[in-house]
Amino acid sequence: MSQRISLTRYLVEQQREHGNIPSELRLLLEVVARACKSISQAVSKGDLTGILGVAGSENVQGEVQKQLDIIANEVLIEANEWGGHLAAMASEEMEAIHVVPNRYPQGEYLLMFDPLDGSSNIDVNVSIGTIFSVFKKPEGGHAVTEQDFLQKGREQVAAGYCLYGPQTTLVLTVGAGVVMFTLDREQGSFVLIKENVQVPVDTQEFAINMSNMRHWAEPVKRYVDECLQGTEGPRGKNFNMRWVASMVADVHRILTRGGVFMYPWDQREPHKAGKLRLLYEANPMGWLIEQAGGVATNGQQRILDLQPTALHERVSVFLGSKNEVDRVTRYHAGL
Ligand code: P6P
Repeated sequence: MSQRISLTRYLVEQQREHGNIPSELRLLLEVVARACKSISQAVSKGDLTGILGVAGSENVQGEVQKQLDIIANEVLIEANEWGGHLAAMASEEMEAIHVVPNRYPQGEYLLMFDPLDGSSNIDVNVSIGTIFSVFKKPEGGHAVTEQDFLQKGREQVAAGYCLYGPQTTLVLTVGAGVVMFTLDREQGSFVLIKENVQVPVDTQEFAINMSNMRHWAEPVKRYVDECLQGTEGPRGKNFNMRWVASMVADVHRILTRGGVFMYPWDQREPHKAGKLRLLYEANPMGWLIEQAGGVATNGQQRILDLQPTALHERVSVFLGSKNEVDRVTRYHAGL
């Protein structure tokens, strides 16, 4: 069997070769990975520990919180606040940013995360995941504020997710391509399984929640309708559909075999740009997809070029195989 390379060894060797993973960033990524191992452990026990089901509270999004949402959030906060690598954190589960307490040294990085994405799937044993995004704290020596988090996705220094599925798999980029690690539970460490992940530029598989079809804007209806027409329609080929309702699982499938993921604006809540959050869902996933040769837009422009104006800002998302995302984006331009 080829030599097994751990996450730590990979990060150290990447720093040696590319110089893009300073020790503080490597420490941060290793801490996040350790937190994901703990979350994976909690998720895998499910009913055995009575932590499934609702927590009896709502998050800032107005969504019912599951016990595991709160547990995962606390694991990430507690794991990251003492290490000296972070100035502050932001989470889907917290309205305001969490500044590293004065009893700990503050570092130069900002960490954002959706601690447990896809939580509607927790109680039915379907894959869920943790999504994270890392920025540098802007220069200036000032006290960190929410404003420091409102950076364009192209400024990220690291991004990734941990998928809690049949395997627990950590997927990561620091701007030199996408790598995948699977948790070896016997060793208790993440082991490198794939480097230089590439999203095929073409696909015959799309991911969207079809129950919302009547609410979509015309360009989305046109794109999906053409896919459904198959070989008899303008696309001249048949398409398959997948929708896990866990973005992490759908994106992992696309990174693995191609596809196009869509969560567009729709008329149900017309004042909202979309359902998914820009800072800790669309930006990290968009960067991973781009680093693997795919495309990520909001229908009009590149996700990573969007200037955030609020911590929990929502956005319309089209990402995956280049030729398909280019097509649906063209349709939004009336082309
Ligand atoms: P719907 C999970 O709640 C999530 O934020 C994403 O992970 C997922 O892609 C989407 O929402 C599912 O939304 O409306 O199909 O339940």
